[in-house]
Amino acid sequence: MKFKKRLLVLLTTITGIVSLCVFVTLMLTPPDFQKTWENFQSITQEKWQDGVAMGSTLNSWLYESTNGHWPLNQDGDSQDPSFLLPGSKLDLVQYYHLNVSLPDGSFQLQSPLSKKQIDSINDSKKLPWEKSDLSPSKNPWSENTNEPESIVPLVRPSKKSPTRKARAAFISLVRNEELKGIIQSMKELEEKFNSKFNYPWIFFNDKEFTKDFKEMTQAATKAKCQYVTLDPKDWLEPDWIDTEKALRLNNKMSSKNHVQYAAMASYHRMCRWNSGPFYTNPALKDYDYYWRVEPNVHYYCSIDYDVFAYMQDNNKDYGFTVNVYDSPHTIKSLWPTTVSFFKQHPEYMHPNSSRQWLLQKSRKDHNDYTGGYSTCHFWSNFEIGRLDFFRSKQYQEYFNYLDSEGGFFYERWGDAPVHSIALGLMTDKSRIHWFKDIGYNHLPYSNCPKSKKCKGCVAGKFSPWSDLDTENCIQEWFKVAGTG
Ligand SMILES: Nc1nc2c(ncn2[C@@H]2O[C@H](COP(=O)(O)OP(=O)(O)OP(=O)(O)O)[C@@H](O)[C@H]2O)c(=O)[nH]1
Ligand SMILES: [Mg+2]
Repeated sequence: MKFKKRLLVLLTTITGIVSLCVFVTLMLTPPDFQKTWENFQSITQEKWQDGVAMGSTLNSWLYESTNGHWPLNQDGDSQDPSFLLPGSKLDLVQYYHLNVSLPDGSFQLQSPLSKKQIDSINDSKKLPWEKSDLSPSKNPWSENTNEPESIVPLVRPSKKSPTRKARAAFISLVRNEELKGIIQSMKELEEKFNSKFNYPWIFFNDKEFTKDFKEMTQAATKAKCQYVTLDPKDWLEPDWIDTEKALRLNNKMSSKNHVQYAAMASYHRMCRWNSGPFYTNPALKDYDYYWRVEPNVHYYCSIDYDVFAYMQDNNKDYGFTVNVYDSPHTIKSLWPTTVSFFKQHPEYMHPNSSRQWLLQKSRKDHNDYTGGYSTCHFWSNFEIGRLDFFRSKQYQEYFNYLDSEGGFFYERWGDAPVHSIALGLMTDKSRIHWFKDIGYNHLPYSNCPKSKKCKGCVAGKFSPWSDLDTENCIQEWFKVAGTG
């Protein structure tokens, strides 16, 4: 009995000592960060191979596998892991210091954690874009809208001396048949803005402009007008496009999915031209900024400062008025194609981009259909852009990659989602500006500010058909970038 008891005590002691040794050894062994990183890479790589991992999918996968905890970096700050794309040079080193391990592919938070880290975990229960929700506390159209804040004084018109001018122009791709419509747009824009600043107009057309078109448009402005006939190689389908296949697919898109204009070859050409060849047209070589104008649009408010100078002085790449969802059927493969481009060029992703806006899930069926993209975009029939952003090596490579994949013709990729995705990934979100003070309408949507400077629209009214109000996704932009 006594012997048995002693044996039991001995065995218990030995087991205790062994367990303690194993515990101490485990505690003293530093986490194998190299292995962690390799695991992380191979898993994310697999996800990428599925073509849908960038952003939301990867985010939600990581979010779930960390039980709602984002990995922490060495400073205890939580990380949005999908920001570090596989192969990205952005900051590989950070991941060697993650407080996570990946046994059998799942994330575990490692302890002990500092108080700062624990606070950070608690704070990280929300998704990153919820954490940094920049939505305005009040409806921005219910308050008086003033001119934008500028880091230098806004440039005003001057009768005495010539005002400083940016190298900028209004541009319009337009058909001869749309003369009446473009004159009406010009008249309003001249009255509200350009009669004070006198920026030139450049008209583009795939056909020769008629004498009538030239005379009537020139008569609508005191500024210089220029007329450009497009080179067919910039306008027509590139030679690698199978036009019969395009016709077949477009007819199907039109009849089965009711995609507007899908069956019009010219519409596809227009979208492609606005996405790429426009920016490198020789007529724009002496310009830095453009303001796009379409026929039959309306400008409701008097603009008394130089908008182009504002863009320049405040380092803006892009200005918009309206944010809407797109038809997912037009861009089924745009996002996966984008993902495969950025897999090759993760260095083109801007660290302070508005990527979350592209990936938010306010209409999850859209994200599901497009492989991740929300379809929310800057409505490009109004846009004020910095040409060098779009002429950059990065953007041009992106466009050429998209072009080589054929989606402008086999689907109906629009220039609006293409511009928006490029801006949403490649530039700092602070360089994109919502021109809340510019009252604008292209049927069926408007931006109408509450301001004494505006006439002819109802403040905050998005569409005359209120069932279309749900197409407005600007609140998603506000969440990510605020109203600046
Ligand atoms: N020269 C020329 N211009 C075109 C052609 N197709 C479209 N455009 C112009 O490109 C711009 C966009 O075309 P829209 O037909 O207005 O496209 P949209 O704004 O999506 O469609 P709507 O809602 O009908 O206005 C307009 O300024 C048109 O005048 C074309 O074949 N030739
Ligand atoms: Mg239009």
